[in-house]
Amino acid sequence: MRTQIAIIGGGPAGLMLSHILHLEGIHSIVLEKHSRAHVLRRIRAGVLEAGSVALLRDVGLGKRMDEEGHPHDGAYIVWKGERKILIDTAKYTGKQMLAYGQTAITEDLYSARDAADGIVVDEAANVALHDLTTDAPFVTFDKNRDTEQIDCDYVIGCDGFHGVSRRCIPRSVLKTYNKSYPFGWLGVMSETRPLPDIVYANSERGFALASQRSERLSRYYIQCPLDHDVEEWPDDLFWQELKARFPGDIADAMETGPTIEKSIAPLRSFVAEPMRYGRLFLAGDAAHIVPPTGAKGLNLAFSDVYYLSRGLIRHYKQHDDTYLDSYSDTALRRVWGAARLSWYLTRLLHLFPDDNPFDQRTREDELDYVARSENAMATLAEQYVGLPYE
Ligand code: RFL
Ligand code: PHB
Repeated sequence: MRTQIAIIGGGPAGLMLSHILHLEGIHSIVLEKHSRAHVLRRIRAGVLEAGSVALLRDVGLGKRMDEEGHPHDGAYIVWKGERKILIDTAKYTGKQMLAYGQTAITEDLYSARDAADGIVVDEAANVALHDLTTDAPFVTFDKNRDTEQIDCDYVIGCDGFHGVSRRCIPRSVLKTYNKSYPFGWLGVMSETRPLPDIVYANSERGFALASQRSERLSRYYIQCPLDHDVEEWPDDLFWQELKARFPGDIADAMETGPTIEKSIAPLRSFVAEPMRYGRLFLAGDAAHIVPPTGAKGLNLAFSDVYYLSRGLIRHYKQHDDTYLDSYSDTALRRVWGAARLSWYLTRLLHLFPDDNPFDQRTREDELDYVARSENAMATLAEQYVGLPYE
């Protein structure tokens, strides 16, 4: 097989890149390790920045998103069981956020690739990358007991944090930055009417978040110890703990019911630099992970893909590699901005096991300050809504 661009990973980053390249007449093949059903079953992100929404519309994927997504002027933070502020992105930046699930976006992207007869090989096993620093890189993989080879011009690693692509970059070249957090998020999906708003809660019992997917689908999270198992959280206990972390009026407004999914995810910050090695480029979670507190992961995957597609299009259309050569530096500026904000919000809103009462009081004071200061709020709103693409 031969293609211009071999893309490893059929998550949002890989599919979006393949879709944008197709619109410009550039051929790609996507290799995905799992079955399509598995990829579509994963429940992850839910909140899109204005930049991601604009990108999805620009590439013809806005229809269902605009029909089913729920616009928000920002998100609320509550603390001390009574205080409440709106991170008012509409007022301070003129931009809205959109609640629209990653599962739906992935469905939309698969439909677009199918409609264009795009090649997405699923259940591609033992994907391996070769000759990345030559002019003739290639990728091998196993499918149905055969070993296949794809020759290409470039290889793009969109294979998430646990993928193979990043590991092909020698340790002498790649610098990694790591931070883990001493807790996880227990996430729950339930067929109940969600709160009208996205609400982050800081409480003495730990962090909680109320979000949504649709009129009848709610998404909630609570901070929990890393060694907990979902079995330790039967529905009754979950609802009780969730409500205890929110002010009474918000807790009372929460509709409870049977949950349809429960999972625990660890929180981690990770950045790998540079995002290029020879003819390999990394995009999305393959290069960086942020804790979900700022809702930035998927949005970063899309900004990476935007910058990278621009570089590849310029390369093929104008024989100009300026954007490709600056890709890593440009993408990393946005990555570090989001990594810092996600770390900041994680620290501000969670309870850390070795905290003492002083730590919690300074956190509450910082929230009081954001509530009082237009400048502090403007700074937070600008970052939460996402910095504009360069
Ligand atoms: P993905 O989605 O992990 O996709 C990578 C794909 O690569 C495949 N793969 C391989 N394929 C071939 N060969 C191999 N060796 C392979 N190894 C892996 C995988 O099967 C997979 O299909 O990465 P991508 O495309 O970069 O997308 C990133 C986003 O998924 C991620 O950043 C977000 O989900 C993060 N995130 C959130 N982001 C937001 O912007 N807003 C949010 O509200 C938000 N909430 C969240 C989140 C992530 C969460 N979890 C579970 C970590 C909430 C949670 C709870
Ligand atoms: C979600 O709806 O899944 C969600 C919302 C906001 C976040 C993280 C996740 O910060």
